[in-house]
Amino acid sequence: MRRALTRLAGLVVGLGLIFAAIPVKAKTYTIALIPGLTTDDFYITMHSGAEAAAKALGANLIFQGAPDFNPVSQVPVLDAVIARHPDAILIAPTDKTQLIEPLRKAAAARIAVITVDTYIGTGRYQTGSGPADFPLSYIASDNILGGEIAARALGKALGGKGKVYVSNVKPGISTTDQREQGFKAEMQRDFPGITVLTTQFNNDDANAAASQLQAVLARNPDLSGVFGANLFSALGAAQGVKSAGKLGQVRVVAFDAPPSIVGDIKSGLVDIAIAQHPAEIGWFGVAAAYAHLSGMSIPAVIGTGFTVITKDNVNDPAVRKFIYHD
Ligand code: T6T
Repeated sequence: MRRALTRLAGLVVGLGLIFAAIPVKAKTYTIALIPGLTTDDFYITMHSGAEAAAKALGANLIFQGAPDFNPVSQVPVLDAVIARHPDAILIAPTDKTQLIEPLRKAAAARIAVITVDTYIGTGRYQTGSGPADFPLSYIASDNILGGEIAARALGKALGGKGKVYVSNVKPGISTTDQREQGFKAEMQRDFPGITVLTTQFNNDDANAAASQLQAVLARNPDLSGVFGANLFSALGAAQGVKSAGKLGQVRVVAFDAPPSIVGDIKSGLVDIAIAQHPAEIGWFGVAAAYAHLSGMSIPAVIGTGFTVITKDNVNDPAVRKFIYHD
């Protein structure tokens, strides 16, 4: 009996030594990134930042999205991603309200949910209140501040006088709603001599934004400026100014910085472009998901910055690195 016990103890110790010698491989986490749409330089750049972080951390990254910025197209993509059961989902929800219930399904399936760029509900998560506080974190630019920066630039360029309008996507998107809100508040506060006309909604279609510019100009021949509140709104508004031959008379302030903005700034068609830092949003998104999955607590809000691009700094490599990839 004694000999048997001694042999058993020897076996246990032996097995322990064998297991200790096998390196324990940490779990490879799968993190999905669902953009607002796949063919937008902003999200393409966010994807590259997310890939860099996934590579550094040894995580597996899935990038799956819809061809247009629309909850009707995005929800089926989200459902398909939930069915693949990744460890975490990073998503730019295309509507503050319509993505709440579809995302709750992901949380119920014990998938960590983090929103990037846009938010659901009020964007205040993990507060224990409201129907949309369940995502773990919101990682984005400060879009109210972005709208204020745009208003200050346009207000100064116009010497505090004139008529302007906001070219925007559609109501219900957290980012572009906040940019418009910040723009209007700053105009009211610091530029009372500037009239802000009714916002034109283009449904993320640059051609629609270009035609709207011409229609607003036909109704208001003294139009002096436009704020394009996202990439397609700005591209379209600038194109509208060019086609109308009003370069210099209608000043353009652009949100976002696709490669073509460089030429538009150099030619004077666009006065300033407010570049977001989408690669950082993607990078911090993956890093935050990884930290959470590894048992750490993560901040409920992570803010990324802007780079304001003008004729004076557009050739500076420290600025040029924030031009989006296509
Ligand atoms: O401006 C970005 C993004 O921040 C916004 O939520 C939607 O539009 C863009 O993707 C640019 O097209």
